[in-house]
Amino acid sequence: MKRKIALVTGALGQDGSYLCKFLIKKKYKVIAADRRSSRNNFWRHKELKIEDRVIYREFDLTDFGSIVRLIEEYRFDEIYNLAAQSFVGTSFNSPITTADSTAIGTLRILEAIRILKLKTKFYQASSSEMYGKTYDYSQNEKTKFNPRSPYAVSKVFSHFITKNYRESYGMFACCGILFNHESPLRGEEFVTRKITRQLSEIINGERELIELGNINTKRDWGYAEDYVEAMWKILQQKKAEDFVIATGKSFSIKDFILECCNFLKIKILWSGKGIKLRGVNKNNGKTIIRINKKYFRPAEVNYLKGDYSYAKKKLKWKPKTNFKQLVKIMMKADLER
Ligand code: NAP
Ligand code: G4F
Repeated sequence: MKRKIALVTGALGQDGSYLCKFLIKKKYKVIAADRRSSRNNFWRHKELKIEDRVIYREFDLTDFGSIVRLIEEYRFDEIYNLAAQSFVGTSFNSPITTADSTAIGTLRILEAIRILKLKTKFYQASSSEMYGKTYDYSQNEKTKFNPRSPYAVSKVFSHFITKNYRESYGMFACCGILFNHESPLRGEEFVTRKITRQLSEIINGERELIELGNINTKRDWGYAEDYVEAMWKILQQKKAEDFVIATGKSFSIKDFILECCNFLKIKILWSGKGIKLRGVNKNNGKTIIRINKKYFRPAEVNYLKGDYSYAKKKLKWKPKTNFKQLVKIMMKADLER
């Protein structure tokens, strides 16, 4: 049988790296596309030892010509569009560049596939951030979107334009609405990795404390390596559809800190309220958690909890890693680093 060719955009990011590894195992020829950076951002591929097993190509979501040329050259069986300005906080500071890549970038890829008249299957990385200010106890494929950031608004555009190309042109185009998923390969600006990395620095005597924003918000956190399998499964279905991928459990940032401290055998005592809240290490009386207003967002998503029952039924997918195991994996990796 002919070897399948897949394009992974955002291939050097957290999910892109795990997905490349997954597709290599499935014997795909993998084109790993990401934009040029003056920083060395190959560290994730080095950790996964996949550097020699993919073909690297420069790719920018904002450059239509280069997108068309790349897609025409390889005529991919599958495209996984994981590239995006993916940090919600930054999207408030750079809303226009965020929209250009995270919203219009998706349309550029869809247009390229349409113009080239290809049968390429397309996966779009939709996000639970699209639910935003939600009033539902859990969110599924039918839950209304109410986005709360330029990032989330851009993802809603990408979500609906993908659906629109499926309905208008019969394209096999699907969205995975993924709830937060983390790993040792998570960027350090995201809250989970910020906590595991900075707690490790405190343990090693390299840091006094961690400054955070709103630690009462709740997220449904899964393990990224489990989630890339779902992306692939979504494109292997007979019918193109959208799926929620989640764990069905919701924890606060404070719960995440507590679980990390449990793992580290640190007893943490909370004092004060709001901006004055502090977390003190009972073992030595030192403040290790402090709140800083600068990490608060202009509009917040307070609560997310995914209902993945449709994915369970149709994709036969379910998460393999629970919250406690996820914390352990991340804490161990940062301590070893
Ligand atoms: P990530 O680690 O931030 O990876 C995103 C990648 O896209 C990075 O390599 C980034 O490069 C690249 N990129 C940014 N702008 C680009 C542009 N204009 N052209 C080409 N590449 C560009 O994100 P992730 O956590 O792996 O997430 C993967 C995708 O899933 C993203 O679309 C994200 O929005 C979405 N998503 C993530 C989660 C989650 O919890 N992780 C949940 C739902 C949806 P730079 O490093 O140079 O910026
Ligand atoms: O880790 P976060 O930055 O992730 P967020 O905003 O939920 O977005 C991530 O998940 C989305 C899926 O729902 C993806 F689409 C998106 O690309 C990204 O991967 O923040 C989580 C929560 C927020 O409520 C934030 O306000 O943690 C709160 N938080 C509190 N202190 C903090 C901090 N977030 C960050 N990044 N840094 C803090 O110091």
